[in-house]
Amino acid sequence: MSSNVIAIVLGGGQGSRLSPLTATRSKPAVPIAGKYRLVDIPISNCLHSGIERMYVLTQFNSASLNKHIKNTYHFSSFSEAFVDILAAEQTPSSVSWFQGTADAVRQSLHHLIVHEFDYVLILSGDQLYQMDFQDMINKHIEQEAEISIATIPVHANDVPGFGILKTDENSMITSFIEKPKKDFESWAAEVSEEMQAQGRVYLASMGIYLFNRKLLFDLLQSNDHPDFGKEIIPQAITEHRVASYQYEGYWTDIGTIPSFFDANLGLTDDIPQFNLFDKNHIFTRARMLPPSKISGTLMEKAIVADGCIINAKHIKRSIIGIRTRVGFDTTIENCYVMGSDMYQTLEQIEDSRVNDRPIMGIGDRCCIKNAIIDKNCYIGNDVTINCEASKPDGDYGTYTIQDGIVVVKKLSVIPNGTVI
Ligand code: ADQ
Ligand code: ADP
Repeated sequence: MSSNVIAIVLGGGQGSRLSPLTATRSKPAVPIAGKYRLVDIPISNCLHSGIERMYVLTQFNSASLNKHIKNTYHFSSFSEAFVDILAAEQTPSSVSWFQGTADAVRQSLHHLIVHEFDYVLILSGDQLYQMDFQDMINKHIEQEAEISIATIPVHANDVPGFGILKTDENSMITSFIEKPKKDFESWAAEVSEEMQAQGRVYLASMGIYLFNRKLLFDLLQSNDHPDFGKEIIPQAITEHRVASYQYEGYWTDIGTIPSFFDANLGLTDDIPQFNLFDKNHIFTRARMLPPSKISGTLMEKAIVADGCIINAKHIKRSIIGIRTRVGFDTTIENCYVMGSDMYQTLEQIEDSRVNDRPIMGIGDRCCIKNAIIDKNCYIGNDVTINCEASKPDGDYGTYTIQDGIVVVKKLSVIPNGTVI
């Protein structure tokens, strides 16, 4: 049990890259895989690694994140375990929002000092991966490191999005450059044959940092640098023992609409790179939902969450989230339908039918492709999305289009017969 570690999950700034999913909720509360939230990933990794004290830092503290954490992570009153949310707050020494990742941690230090711990594990809130942090902590101690950074070999195309580094023969980081845009060929590193075969020869920071307690406080309190990647880490490697903890498993950033979409749909693969069906499963809120009811539907590579009522004709390579209702003769392909927070009553459904209004969920005879349908949407009958034609990227009011992916905004009503 890692009782000497406290984890901090960086829950994100405004989350504009995941807009419009973050329009009314903070990034950690964005639903994934039909029944979980983004924040469940780092929290589950910590719990499986024996780390039971966590802070989630966020700028935009919507009620839904609080409710999710409060309803999900319950610990024995005899343990010291907790998952607490810290939102950017005004204090006598700071009146501004978090200016960056390091600033977010700096402004939260006063919450940490009351606890006993030797190490702080800093995690991003928008990554999909399963990692045993205990192994990282053990190596950190063995190497007498002061900071360890989890690293992964990446392809040259990905280099401009990451902190790139070089190590010596003892895995100590000797140089670091944040998101180099060009002329980075000399940064190629020694990697395993398997990684070399895949062309993944640059060692990237995963934005996962393990700090010795005192050093973290010293580094953050001796200056006001806002970011780990831009300032704190590059400076630290010249003065401290900073180790690379190399990881070669599945890991992906889910901070943008295309990467979020791909990571979700990737879960429908025969053998997905991220395994939901693992003993180290993702924890989330236990809901008392009925099993899903499905009739007359051809399902191909579909993930269907609890509480759905599905009469569709064909569902292919899609995730159907909790409480989704799909009407007759509807086809859904390459979609992430997030589901609903409640059911309509039979009276409400009848009233909508009589008045020709869409009911919650997806209506009859629809064709929906390459789309994310946010929670609690009312998609009418005979609606087509990305099936007949495709519109240019942009914000169209009730939906946006980004890289060809239509995102229908939460609570939107898409009238009968709409063509998107
Ligand atoms: P980025 O992911 O681009 O690079 P950044 O935007 O700073 O870095 O975000 C890191 C994490 O912190 C994200 O989860 C983000 O949502 C969160 N975050 C950002 N600003 C925040 C704030 N003000 N308050 C709370 N949380 C905030 C970093 C490193 C790179 C590394 C990549 C790996 O800088 O070196 O390669 O992560 O993804
Ligand atoms: P999001 O998942 O989009 O972040 P929230 O977490 O804020 O949204 O809302 C989800 C919760 O809201 C669910 O737990 C659900 O119980 C509750 N909820 C919202 N609207 C209703 C409603 N009209 N009837 C019953 N429950 C509702």
